[in-house]
Amino acid sequence: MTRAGLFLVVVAISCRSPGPGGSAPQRDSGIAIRVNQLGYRPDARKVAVACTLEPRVITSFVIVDERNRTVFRPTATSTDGPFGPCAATYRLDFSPLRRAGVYRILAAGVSSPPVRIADDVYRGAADSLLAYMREQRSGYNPVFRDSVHQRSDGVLVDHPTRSGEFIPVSGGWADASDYLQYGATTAHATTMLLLAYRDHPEAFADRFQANGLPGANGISDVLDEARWGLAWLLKMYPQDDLLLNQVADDRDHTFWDLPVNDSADYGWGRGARRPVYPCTGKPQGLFENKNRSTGLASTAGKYAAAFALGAAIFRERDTAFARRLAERARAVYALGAAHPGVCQTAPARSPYFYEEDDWADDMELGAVELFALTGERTYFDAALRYAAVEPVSRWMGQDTARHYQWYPWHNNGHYEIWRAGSDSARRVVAEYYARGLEAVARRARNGFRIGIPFIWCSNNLLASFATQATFYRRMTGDSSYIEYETAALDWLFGTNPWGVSMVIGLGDRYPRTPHSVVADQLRLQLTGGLVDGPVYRSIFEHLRGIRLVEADEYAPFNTGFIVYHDDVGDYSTNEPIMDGTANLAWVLAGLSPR
Ligand SMILES: [Ca+2]
Ligand SMILES: [Ca+2]
Repeated sequence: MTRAGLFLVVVAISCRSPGPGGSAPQRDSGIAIRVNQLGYRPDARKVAVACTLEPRVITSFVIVDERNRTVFRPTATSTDGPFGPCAATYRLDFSPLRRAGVYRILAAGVSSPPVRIADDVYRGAADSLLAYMREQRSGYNPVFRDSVHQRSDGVLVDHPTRSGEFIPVSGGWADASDYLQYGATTAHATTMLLLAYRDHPEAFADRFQANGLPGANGISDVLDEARWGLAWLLKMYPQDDLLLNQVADDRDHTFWDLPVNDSADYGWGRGARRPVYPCTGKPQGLFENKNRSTGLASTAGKYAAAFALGAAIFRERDTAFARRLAERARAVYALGAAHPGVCQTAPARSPYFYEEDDWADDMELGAVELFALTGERTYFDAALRYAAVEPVSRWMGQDTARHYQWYPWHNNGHYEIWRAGSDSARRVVAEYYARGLEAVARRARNGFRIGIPFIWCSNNLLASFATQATFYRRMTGDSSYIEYETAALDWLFGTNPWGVSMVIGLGDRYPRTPHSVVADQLRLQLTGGLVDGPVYRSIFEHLRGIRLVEADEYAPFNTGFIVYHDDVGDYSTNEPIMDGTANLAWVLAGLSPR
């Protein structure tokens, strides 16, 4: 996602193995039946979507079992008109089929891929996300069994009095397929991992050590990963008045190197030290391009939330670590309260940066986690005040938004207020969530029931929508939005025009050639990585330096207003992303069988 400034030095690519099962509709039919490739839980809503590339009428469908016996009698479809490449879409609702098994859906002479119904279709899904997080580790990296940027991070830049000072900040995770690191995305990712563990510890295994190498250590792997994030965030907040926000910048994009031999040059020589940027509350950028930063609160609130949540979760396991986190949570929250406004990421040579425009959501979450940790009422009152500033995540209901303009894409704070609050506070935040869900649902009257804007990171918006819908359903018992909630997850796992699961390694057909140096040069499958996802054609066609390097196996489905390419050259739709991956952790963990 951050490779926008990159003019790819694309290595020769040959002998790529195609994914199993072609993406093309069945021969001459022009019809594809898309399903959730993980499967369906027996009590879930179950809907497949038929996409016809030319106008075709599909009136009914049947379902057969593995022995070809009809188990679901001819049932009427519901037609929903065109969407993207589909001249028509049909929803094939088989929710009444509850018996566990493996089936196929037949309609108009076309068969779906195998469809699984079982209690455990999401077993291991949340846990598998962690494989990608481990692969993205900076500092010591368990995939390379080597250090990554361990001695190079970092030299303080853009500080009024201390620029040039070395501050040890190695650790954390690379943000995506580049090696930049951001406090805001890392703090959100860490929070999502901690929430996933707090609410659904059973979804995670213990097969890895703290350093990410194989071997159980008696600690849930999701906590090992969350602690990796927390340890880095502590380094990024070394003193009460020094809040660090970013390591490296888009000069990283000059080369297509593995992280262990990153040859980016920030003015101290190739492969030498990397810059670390503080939040200054002012527009930042060392060269001609500047961001629009106005304060510290957006980053401070996120750090405060991760620290406070970490302090609560590690209280029994490691008292000293938890005490340190609690102390840092209070300090960074106070810093944010004193400096309202946003701290955006800093551009260098390219004009692109994360244009976060909201900070009340972050301070809300920081405040409510501090209340949960300390019981001090002033934090709770502050959380409610911040919540009222941004009741609805502002991309919801919109056609478009700037890059990371409204981040995180859902507001965890409302759910945390609900957990801690009185009945009246609970009603208020539930209504806030409902407004956002309604705004998205109103735009989702299409065959796929998808109402998000197809900006960069559209998959993250879907993960967040599903998370918010799940929060809301738990808070209220109101299932009004469950069709959209289910559709969002189904889309991520294959019920989309391309029939692609957007998480590498999950499902039958998933991204085989993601935009990643590590995957490309080492022929390594980045299991668990969520890719950016489809974007508006208008966005794709205006990106700098983008070029597909292989024939497009999904070409028949890239004729509409949104596109997706399983191509190493497409940094807009096919790049795995660290914070998007972690953003899926809570909702997938909640689907894991107990
Ligand atoms: Ca472990
Ligand atoms: Ca924000």
